[in-house]
Formats: sequence, C-alpha cells, structure tokens
Amino acid sequence: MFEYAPAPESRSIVSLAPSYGLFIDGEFGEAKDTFKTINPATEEVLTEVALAGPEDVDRAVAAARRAFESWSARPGSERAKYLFRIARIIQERSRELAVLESLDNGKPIKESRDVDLPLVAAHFFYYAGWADKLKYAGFGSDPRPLGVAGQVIPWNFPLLMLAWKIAPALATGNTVVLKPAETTPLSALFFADVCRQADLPPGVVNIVTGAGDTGRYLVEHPDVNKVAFTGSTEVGRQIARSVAGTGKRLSLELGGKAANIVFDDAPIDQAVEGIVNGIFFNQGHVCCAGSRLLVQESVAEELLSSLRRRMATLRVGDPLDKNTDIGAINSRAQLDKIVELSEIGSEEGAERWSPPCDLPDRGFWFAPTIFTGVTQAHRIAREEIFGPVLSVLTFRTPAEAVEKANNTPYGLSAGIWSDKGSQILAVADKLRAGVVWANTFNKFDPTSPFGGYKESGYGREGGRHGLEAYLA
Ligand code: TXE
Repeated sequence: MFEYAPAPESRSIVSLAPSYGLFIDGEFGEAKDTFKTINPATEEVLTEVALAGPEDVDRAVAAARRAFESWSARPGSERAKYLFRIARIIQERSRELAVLESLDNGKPIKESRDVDLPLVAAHFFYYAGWADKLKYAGFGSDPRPLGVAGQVIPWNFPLLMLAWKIAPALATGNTVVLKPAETTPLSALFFADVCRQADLPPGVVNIVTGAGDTGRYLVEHPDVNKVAFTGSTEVGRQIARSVAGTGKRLSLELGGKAANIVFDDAPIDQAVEGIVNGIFFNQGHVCCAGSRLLVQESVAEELLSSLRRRMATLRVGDPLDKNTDIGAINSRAQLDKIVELSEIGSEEGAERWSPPCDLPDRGFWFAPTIFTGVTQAHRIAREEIFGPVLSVLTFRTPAEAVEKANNTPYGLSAGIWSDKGSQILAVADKLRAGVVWANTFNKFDPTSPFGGYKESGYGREGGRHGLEAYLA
C-alpha cells in the first residue's frame, strides 16, 4: 500500500498511491467523496483520501460492534499478543512511518524518527503488558471493557495520539473507530496496514478519515459507548454537550498555556535548553508547550540574552533534512492563527524578536519568536497560540510565580527550574497543572498519566490511568 523507495538524491522517501480509502472491517474501501492532503512544507498535494460520510461511520461502528463480542471475550494474553505484534511491526517500519509523518505533518524528521516513533512503539509495548493483568490490579473485581470507542485525534502528533488512544482501548478489550485529523490522515491509514500485517481480527480497529463533520457523526453515533477526544477547547465543549445525558463515557484532552518557571538559582544553560525544547519542539504545536516563560527578575536579562543566542542557532526548513530543528506549520489555517495572535501581541505593546531566518518561499513557515514585556492582560499571555511563539513575563517571589502560572483558564502542564528541591516541591504543589516537570520539559513516557485541569479537559491518558478510561 505504502511503498518505501530511496530517492535519487541521497535521502529516502515514501511513495504514495494517488488515493487512499477508509479502513473498515479489515478492508480498505472507497467513500462517495474525497479530500486532498498536502505537504505543508511545499503546499504540494500528497494524495487524495476518502471522506467518510454518515453511512460510512455507521458501517465502521457496526463493524466495531460485531468485533467487540469476540475481541472482549479473548483472554488478555491473546490481546497482548496482537499488541506486541503491532509494536514490533511499528519498530520494523518506523523509518517509513517517520518519513510519512514528517511529509504530512511538517515536523522535523529527527523528531518523528527519534521521539514520535519510539514513543508510539513504547505505548503499544506498555499496554500489551497490561492486557493480561487487568484482574486483581485494582480496577475492581471484574473489570469490563466499555464497548465501541469513538476516538477523534488532532494533527500535531498524529501517530502518537493514535497510540495513546488505540493501545489502552484494545488492551482492555474495547474495539475502536478512530478519526484522524483532516490535515494528517496518512499515518493512521498506514497504521491500518500495520493492523492487517499483525492479523488483527477485522473490525477491532477501523479508521474513518474526514473533517469535523465525520468526527461529529462518530461521537454522536448512538452505538458508540466511549468517546475520547484530543483537540481544541471549543470542539471539546461541543462534544461534551452532545455526549451529556447519553450514558457515553468521555475523556477530553484540550489546550494549554503552560508556564515554564525559571528561578534565579536555576542552571541557566540547562534552563535555556528546556525553554527552547518547551516552545520550539514540534513548531510549538504541543498542547503542553511551555508557551509562557516566567523568569525571576534578577536573572531575566542574562537568561534572555542566552536564549536569543541559542535561538539564532535554530535551523528552520525542510522537515526531511535531518539537521532541521523547526519544520513547517501544519496548515494555512494554523499559520494564520499564529500570525494574527503575534500581530495582536505587538499591537498590545509587547516587544517582538526573532533571529534572522531565511524562510522557504513555498509552504507554511513561522520563525521562532519571543515576546518580552508581556503582561497578564495581553492576549498572547492568555490564549493558546500553538506555534513557535514564546511570551515572556517576569516575577519577583515564588508566590508571584505561582499566581501568574495559575492565572490561565488552562491547567495541563508546567515546568520549574531551580537548584533547590524544596523550592521545586513547594511550588509544584501549588500549581494547578496535570503535569509538572522539574528541571526538564516535554518529557513523555507511557507509564505516566497525562491530562489536565480546568479548560484543559478531564480524564487521564497514559499509565494505568489510561486503562481506567476504557473500563466499566
Ligand atoms: O482543532 P479541532 P483545530 C488547539 C490549538 C489549535 C486549535 C484549532 O490551539 O490552534 O485547537 O485546531 C475534529 N466533532 N488544538 O482546528 O477543530 C477534527 O476533524 C468531532 C490543541 O485543528 O478541535 C480533528 O480531527 N470532531 C490540541 C480534531 O477534531 C471534530 C490539538 C481536532 O480538530 C469536530 C489540536 C466536531 N464538531 C488543536 N470538529 C491539543 N490538545 O493538543 C472538528 N473535529
């Protein structure tokens, strides 16, 4: 289905077919309509993808329902066998998958290759290990799967978000209909091929591609028992309203506006690396991105000059070049949003800075940017930009840092940089954030729960908590 061929010039590419269908009941098939997915680094069309209508979603949910009975009745050790197989095939085909992910998403190949893909495989290995250990593990005396899970995922980590959702659902005996984002459908379709290669029984995993309407049909489908969504707060709210009173279980992972708090005793070089990783990793398209830097006033000047020097070394450009640090913005719509909020930042009086940076002529690009002199009243201090844009605020005391860090409708993550363990623990305790990193940032691991407070959503993914979300 997806062929992998070395390109004439030294790097390798995936060669794509002209079109791809929906994956329902173990087979790829057409839909009435199609849509195009493009390479955001060049604006070239990669391929056409089937657009699932209500009748396609019906078929997918029916296939998942038929598969549920036998899948949930299998011993956990058998479900584990399939998950281990999937994990191993992902490892074997990880080069193809990494290239495909970077082509469709725009992220640097060194991130898809060294971060996304290893984490994807790790999630399948981790949840494979749980599948035969659910009884007597504190999930109740007879933990049961919920049924058919309708899962809607975003475009920033297409395959990793799929792994976060599909691996625990399958380990617990649920079956799945998953809708990837409309700008990044390809790695989910590749994953469907992986399921076939692993001989996963038909109907256990179904992939319906399409835009928001397809997602809406899926989450509103009466025969779906569990809805899992990662995406914007606005759509999360709509989904919460539509699910209310239906008896469906819901988990939501929405936006964030994380504070990365740097105290005056922090190792500055290490903190600068953490800040850069916090906001420029994956072009800042990260729900837990450290998009607000809170730096203690006494070290602000030193830290900012060091940060500017480091930013000047970042290479923006071709996602398939292994030296690239910042790739393409995923879509024109996302680029427009980043541009608009950045212009608002300047209009509201914050000072904007980017290193000199040659951006390619075609494609969607945005230079790494910091705003200093930001106050809590500024929109760039409150709204999720979801791009490579950092808002810098200062503080004098730990209490002020906590007050500013918590002054957001979100509560997904935060970072603390300090040499004093006691300071880190005291501050972490007061932060309203689901994840708090100490002297590091954007560290992910399948064993750790991830999720937010307030408008960042509810429910946890990852770790044993990720299983609870799929068990009655
Ligand atoms: O999200 P949407 P968008 C934030 C980020 C970004 C903004 C908008 O700030 O700038 O959201 O991004 C599907 N019923 N995050 O527009 O629309 C859609 O097809 C069911 C943070 O891309 O929420 C896609 O598969 N599904 C976030 C998925 O929802 C619907 C990651 C996400 O798209 C739907 C992404 C509907 N009514 C964006 N409407 C994070 N938490 O990481 C759309 N979808």
